[in-house]
Amino acid sequence: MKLKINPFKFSPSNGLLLLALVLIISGCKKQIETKERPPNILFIMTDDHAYQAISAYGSNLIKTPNIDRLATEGVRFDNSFVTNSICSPSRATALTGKFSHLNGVRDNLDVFDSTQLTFPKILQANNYHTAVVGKWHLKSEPTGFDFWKVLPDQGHYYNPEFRTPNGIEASKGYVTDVITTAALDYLDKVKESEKPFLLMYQHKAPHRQWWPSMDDLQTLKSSPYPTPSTLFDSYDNRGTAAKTAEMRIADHMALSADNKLKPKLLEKLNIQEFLGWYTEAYRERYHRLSEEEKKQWDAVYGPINTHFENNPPEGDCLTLWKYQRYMEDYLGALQSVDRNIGRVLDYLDEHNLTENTLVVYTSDQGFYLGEHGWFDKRFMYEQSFKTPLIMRYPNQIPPGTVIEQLVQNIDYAPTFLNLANLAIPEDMQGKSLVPLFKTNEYKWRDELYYHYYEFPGIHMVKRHYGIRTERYKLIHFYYDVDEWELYDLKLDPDEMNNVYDQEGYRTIRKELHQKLSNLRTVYRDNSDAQNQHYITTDIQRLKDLGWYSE
Ligand code: SGN
Ligand code: CA
Repeated sequence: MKLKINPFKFSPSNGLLLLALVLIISGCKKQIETKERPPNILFIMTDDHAYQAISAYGSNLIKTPNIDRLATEGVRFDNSFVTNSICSPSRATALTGKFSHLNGVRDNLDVFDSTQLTFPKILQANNYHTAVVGKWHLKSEPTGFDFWKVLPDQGHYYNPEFRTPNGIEASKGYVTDVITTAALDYLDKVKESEKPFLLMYQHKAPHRQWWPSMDDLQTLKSSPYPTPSTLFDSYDNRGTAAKTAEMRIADHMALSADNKLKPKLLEKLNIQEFLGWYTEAYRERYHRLSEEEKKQWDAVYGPINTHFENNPPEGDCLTLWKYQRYMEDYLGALQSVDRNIGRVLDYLDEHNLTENTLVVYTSDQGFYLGEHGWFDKRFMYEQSFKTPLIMRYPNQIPPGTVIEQLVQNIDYAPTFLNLANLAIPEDMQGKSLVPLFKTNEYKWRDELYYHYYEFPGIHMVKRHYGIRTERYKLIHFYYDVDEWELYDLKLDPDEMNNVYDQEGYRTIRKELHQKLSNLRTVYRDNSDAQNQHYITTDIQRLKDLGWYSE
């Protein structure tokens, strides 16, 4: 592995020369500092934030003025994707710049090997303060950070505990507020330092089971939300995977834990949940609330329960009811994210940090907000494959920029290292996005690779890998099936028609097969033997967890 450190930036003798120059031209001191100092990096990642729920991306569901502000003052990437649409793998990819098969985190059960090289480690070794607060979900302890305070596993919405180097710390309040306060406390410590900082500020929200803050319980419950046109998808013209996935609002969303009907009411109405433990999950989360919080909670959800009891909807009406409840709580949890991002942006302004800080907004993947009848993610279909990506860095990014090129979360680490004037290790698989800030003419990539593995497992989305070009997508579902799907995104943006066997697509199909096979070689994901090995160990792991039986 080649890791070059820029000699001009970091050798002590050159540092002295630079210092002398700065002292001589003291009238220009401020300008020189702004130009020469590598940027601070504030990496904001939420959990499961669909681009369909960001007004800068044209959402008809919610206004997100603070996230929008980043887009107005910076760049919005309209074709930003992940390598593997699920939490731990996405985070491992962001840190390492590598696909799952190389960083070792293929699913949420894998443990991140924290001895690997990550971009925070490189920044830390090159004069950066480094910190991570909030969601982590990589099991092993964070490495490469001077400061860390992370949620254990998924964490809790109310009064959450945190893992720290000194053990578990309790906290009071709502998770998004608490994480933000920890982030601001950290900024307070480093804001005047000579050294730049990297802060990974990572939210739990709006992850399932979508528990909004007390401040937002009522506000988003007033209006009916528009439904996506594919809410009642019958999965005709698709393969087995779409039909057998267990993430339909109608059948797999929990009335208790997700939609907040009291377990007692479900018993009274003789309604069984798809998975029995959801009622227990609801009880457990409700009991985390303080007595005062319980009162506020009941004041809002009590009438919703009563209304359901008096008019229990059925069939498609029940699906519509669940969709509306889903949106109310999902968007409610997001409201707090946007407000807290506003707190942080104000802080940067107040402390004169805006100019020299790269602020990145992204999510660990996209999410279904009722498209194809689904919630959750995992598939290589657009809503979960795509993820929001917005960056603001006034020093290098013109305001209001929109980038259409196909970018992916393997590109984050190379981008940050590039902006910090550090060499990008050759085995990182992504590319720096910096050239795209300046011109749209830059020769960029024409295709993306994707690979999802967590099957069998929760939501039962079959294993698949594939390729996406600007217009087409070819997917191979494998493991317990052997099925191919081909979508023409120009004629069928909702991916309702698999044209793999259609006569008119023979030529493009052949081309895509060839390109996919090349990509698997380029990204070094073409070892069937290796995949076979994974399959054997996965089944044992899932059996041990009680998630799978033959
Ligand atoms: C939990 C959720 C799932 C979700 C996974 C992974 N169920 O198990 O719906 O897919 O997390 O999410 S829940 O009822 O316990 O909330 S991920 O974002 O961490 O990958
Ligand atoms: Ca997630």
